[in-house]
Amino acid sequence: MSIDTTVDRAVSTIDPFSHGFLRDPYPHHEALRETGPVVWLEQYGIWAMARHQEVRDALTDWQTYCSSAGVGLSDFRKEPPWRPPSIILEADPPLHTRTRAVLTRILSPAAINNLRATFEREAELLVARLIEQREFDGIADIAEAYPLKVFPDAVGLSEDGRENLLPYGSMVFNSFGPRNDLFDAAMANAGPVRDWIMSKCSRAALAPGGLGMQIFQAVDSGELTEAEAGMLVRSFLSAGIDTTVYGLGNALSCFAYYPEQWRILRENPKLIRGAFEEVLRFEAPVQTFFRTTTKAVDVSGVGIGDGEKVLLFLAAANRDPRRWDRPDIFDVNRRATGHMTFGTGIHGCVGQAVARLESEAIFGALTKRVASFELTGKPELRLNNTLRGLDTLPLRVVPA
Ligand code: HEM
Ligand code: OVM
Repeated sequence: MSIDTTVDRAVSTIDPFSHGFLRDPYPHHEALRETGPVVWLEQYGIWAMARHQEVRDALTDWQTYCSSAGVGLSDFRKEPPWRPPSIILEADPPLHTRTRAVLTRILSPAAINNLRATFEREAELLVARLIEQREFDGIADIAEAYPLKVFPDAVGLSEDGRENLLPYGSMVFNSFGPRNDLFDAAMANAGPVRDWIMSKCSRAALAPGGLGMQIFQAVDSGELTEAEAGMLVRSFLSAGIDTTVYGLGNALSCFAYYPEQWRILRENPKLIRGAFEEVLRFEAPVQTFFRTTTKAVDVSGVGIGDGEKVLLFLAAANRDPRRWDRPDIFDVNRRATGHMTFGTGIHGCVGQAVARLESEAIFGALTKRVASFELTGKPELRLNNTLRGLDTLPLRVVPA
C-alpha cells in the first residue's frame, strides 16, 4: 500500500446555487477562498476553486480539466445533456481547435472594427431617446434593448421572434447549474423557444454578409460541415446576448451606486475601456464554469480523483486579496485586466471584443450626455444559476 501524502481535504456545506448564495455571493466566496485552495462541496459531491491562482491554473490546463464532459454540474458521460453539446464550449481539442479557429477569424479585431460605426450609431440613437424620456429602466431600456438590436443585426437574423433570445439564454445559463427551481422555471417554455432558435441556425435564415453567414462560408472552404456551421450559429445565439445584457446592466448599476466613479469617467472618457474591465472584475456577469478532471491531480497538496467535477468561481478569483489590492472597492482607475470574467486559456471568451465594443459604444454615448444617474426605486436581482445581474434598475438621468 502506498503512503497517502495528501493533506486533509477542506469541506464545505455551502450550496452555490441556493437563492441565499446567489443573492449575495461575496461572503460565501470569501469563506470558500479561506477554507482552502480547493474545497469539497458535500451537497453536490464536487470540488470548488475560488482563489485566483487555482482558477487560472485550472483554466489553463485543458488536458487535466476538460470541457467535453460539460462545463456545468451535469456530467455528460453519466447523464444525457439537455441539448446537443456545443462544439466549441463543450469540446476539447482537436474538435475545439477547428471550430475555435473559425470563430476567432470571424470575430477578429478587423471584423470588430467593421461593426464599430453601426454599434456607435445605434448607441447614440438609443441614448438620445432615453435622455428625452429622462426616466427609464436601465435593464429593459438599455442593457437588454441595445444588445438585442445590435447583436442579432450583426449576426444577420431577421426581426421576427427576437423575443425568444433572452428566454433561450436563460435556459442555457441556468442549465449549467443543478436541476433546481431556477432551471425548472427557465425550461417552462423550452420547446417553442428551442425550435425558434434552431430555425435561425440554418443558412437560409441568415442575411448575407452577417457573422452567421460567415460561419457558413467556412463550410464552402472545407473547414466545417453544414451541421457544424449551424451549431456554431447556435453558440453565438447562446453566448452572445445574456452575457452582455448582464454586463451592461452591472456597469449601469455600478455607475448609479458610485456617482464619483461616473464623474471620473466623464472627466476622462479614455478610461471607459478600463472602467468596463473593472465592472467585469467587480460584478462578473458570468460567475462560474465547471471542468471535469481527465486524471487524478494534486492541487496544492490536495488529491482530486479522475472524472471529478470542479466548479471554478471566476467571480471569487476576481476578488481574491492574494491577487488584488482592496478587491471589494470599485475603482475605474484600477488595472483590472487579469480578471477571470472571460475565462482564460483555449476557451477564453472568443466574443470578448464584441462585449467591449458594445460597452464602449453605450458608455461613450452616455458620458457625453449624462451628468449623473439617480435611482428612482429599488433595483431587483434576476437570479440565474450562472449569471449575476439585475432584473430592474429604475433610473432618472441628470442631463449634462
Ligand atoms: C466563452 C464570458 C460575451 C461567445 C466564454 C467564457 C467565458 C465567457 C467565461 C469561457 C467559458 C469556459 O472557459 O468554459 C463572457 C462574458 C461576456 C461574453 C462575461 C460579456 C460580458 C460573449 C459574446 C459572444 C461570446 C458577445 C459572441 C459574440 C463565446 C463563445 C465562447 C465563449 C462562443 C466559447 C469559446 C470556447 O469555448 O473556445 N465567454 N462572454 N461571448 N464566449 Fe463569451
Ligand atoms: C455555446 C455557449 C453557450 C453558453 C456560453 C458560452 C460563454 C458558449 O453554445 O457555445 O460561452
